[in-house]
Amino acid sequence: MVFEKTPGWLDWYQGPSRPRFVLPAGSVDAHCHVFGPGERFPYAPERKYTPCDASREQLFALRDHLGFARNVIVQATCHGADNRALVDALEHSGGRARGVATVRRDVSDEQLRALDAAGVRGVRFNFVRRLVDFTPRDELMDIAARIAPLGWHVVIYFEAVDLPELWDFFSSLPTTVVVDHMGRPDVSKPVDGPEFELFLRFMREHDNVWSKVSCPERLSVSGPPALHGQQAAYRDVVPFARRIVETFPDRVLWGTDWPHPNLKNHMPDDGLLVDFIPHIAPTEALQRKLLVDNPMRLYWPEELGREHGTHTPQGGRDGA
Ligand code: 0GY
Repeated sequence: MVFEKTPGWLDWYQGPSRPRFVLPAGSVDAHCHVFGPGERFPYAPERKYTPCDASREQLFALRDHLGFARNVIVQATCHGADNRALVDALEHSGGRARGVATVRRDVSDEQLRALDAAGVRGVRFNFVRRLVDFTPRDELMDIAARIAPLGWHVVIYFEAVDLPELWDFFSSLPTTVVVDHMGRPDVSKPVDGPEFELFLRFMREHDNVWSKVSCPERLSVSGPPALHGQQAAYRDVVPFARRIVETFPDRVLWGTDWPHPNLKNHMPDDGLLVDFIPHIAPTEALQRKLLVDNPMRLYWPEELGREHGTHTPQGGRDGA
């Protein structure tokens, strides 16, 4: 099936630079997507946008170019709850990708087992209104209860202004909870202001909550250096991401967000995004936690046990 992209759609950047920052060995890009190709894996009828294709081969080429060892592929809303493109990518990754799926309440145990066998380790609940229709909370809670025994976690995507209303629901989730893109703070507000403080409090009061410190290109008002001639790309996002990394170093993840859906004013150079990492995780110890230890604990706990001959620490599917 041939799909027409949403008007004004920005395609992912074809010639990313090689990052100057050398990633620690075994680094994980813990937030990225595959789109189609639409001819093989049609976009969902209920989607809110139609992207350009972004195949698993292209994702794995980017992984190698940037110096990552592994990917966590997150089901994008343009595929709805049809996880075939995701599963296909996982099955062709040679064990180097895990997944976060979208499922509906009527998913069968057999389907959940098949997703688990393919490498899915979580489900995503999306509360961003421009991306999805409303799903009742009791349906989401049913899904969370179904996936918890598998040792999976819940990824949540929401806007900062909606956190007060969603707080109680998030607090009642029975699994590890991973927040996409720091709960989308408004970075034109002060990092010490009440809105971001609420998010920090959310993490402080819930030790099962993790955050992806990803998407500076999506959150930034100052933008990339090419746009405004500034020194550090996306510098207005740095204090927010760095605050989370330094406060909760064992509960943070990082990802490219390739192929960067729904960006409106520029498409980032993924090499530059990698060069952003040392600004938000300034020491080698923080970088190793962010890029290797934390994602491995959540997505490949069995590998950690194998490497170190130890028990799986908390957070992974065998964790406490
Ligand atoms: C992201 C962000 C976006 C889109 C999706 O699943 C999606 O469609 O996540 C967005 O538009 O902000 O994390 O990819």
